[in-house]
Amino acid sequence: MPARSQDDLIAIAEVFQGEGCVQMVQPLGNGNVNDTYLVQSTSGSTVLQCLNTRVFQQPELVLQNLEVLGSHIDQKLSSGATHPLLQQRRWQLPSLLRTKTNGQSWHRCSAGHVWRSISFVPDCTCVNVVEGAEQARELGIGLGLFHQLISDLPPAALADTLEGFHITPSYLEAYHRALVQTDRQPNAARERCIAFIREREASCDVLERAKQRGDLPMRPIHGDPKINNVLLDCRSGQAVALIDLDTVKPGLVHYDIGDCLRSCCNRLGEETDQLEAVQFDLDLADALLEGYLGVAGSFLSEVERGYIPEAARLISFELGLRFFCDHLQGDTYFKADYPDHNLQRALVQFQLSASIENQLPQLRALVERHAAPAAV
Ligand code: GN1
Ligand code: MG
Repeated sequence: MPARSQDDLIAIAEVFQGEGCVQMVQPLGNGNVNDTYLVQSTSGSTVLQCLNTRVFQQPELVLQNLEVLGSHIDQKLSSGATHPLLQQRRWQLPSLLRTKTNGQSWHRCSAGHVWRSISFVPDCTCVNVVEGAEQARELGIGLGLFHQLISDLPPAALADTLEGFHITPSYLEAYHRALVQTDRQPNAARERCIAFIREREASCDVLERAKQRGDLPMRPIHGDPKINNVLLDCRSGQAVALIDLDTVKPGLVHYDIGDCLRSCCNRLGEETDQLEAVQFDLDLADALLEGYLGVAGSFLSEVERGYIPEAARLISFELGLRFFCDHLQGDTYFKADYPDHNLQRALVQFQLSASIENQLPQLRALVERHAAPAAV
């Protein structure tokens, strides 16, 4: 995160509405793309984010999607026409705060950066590494409730804020270009990635082909429902909110389910250095799918459910490909803390993808077991 002075951060935070006087702004979380801060003021807390406009080149569309999403979910929650689980638990959607001067949902600072402020969901925590099966089940419920809440939002109401995002074949093309142009010299770790990709590239269009055949419909998706984007209530441990809504856009829910599975069912987390020990944990997947399909099984077709195991394998492959491509291009997309950070992250995802690949029959059996019973 770039060094920014407390005075500058406070001045930016004060642009947004909020009753109190801003006292402190501190870094929050460990996102790989945007810079996020917690703002403490005399009236409570809010979240301030600097959007990475190299990634989100049309920030106004990101904000527009957030507004569409917010009003859809607010309306559904207030109408009561939601999943029965929502009657029994707290569920919140972080809302956009407006600027004091012109009521806009974003602000461009004097350095040219785009900022936005959102409400803080109190008494919640999030984890980078799953703590156990009960938590995995809650993470699945959280994604299921989010999908259920947006399942009737027409995808066309959302702008495509990141063209090519989660279109695996387009990452493969970018990788082939990067491989030709890179200054990085061959070494064992890079060769391992190159071989891994070569052996699997032919199957990287499995979801896109299913979409083209009409087997998988476009739906609104979260785009980034990894483990630490689900807020859990501090006391009950129940899922309360999905955050990091910049990538909400039309897409295949499979990328979401796959992302949730890959990030929750790797007990070592995506930042581990114990590469050879990385594996996909079926017990956690069992719990997560029980939670997810218990909620979302009602609107997913049997054909859609059938692609879930492949989606988990593919999204880990895709993320590995994205990390490796960024490594080859000199770490221009994902923030890196040390020189080969994105290379290490790629290796972890490839190891995880291979572990899923080796357990596909078992994963298929879990999806079938937790699928909603057929209506009689
Ligand atoms: C990025 O910024 P963050 O950490 O929420 C990335 C996701 C990846 C994730 C991997 C817009 O998310 O797609 O899955 O890193 N977001 C974007 O940790 O590219
Ligand atoms: Mg994100």
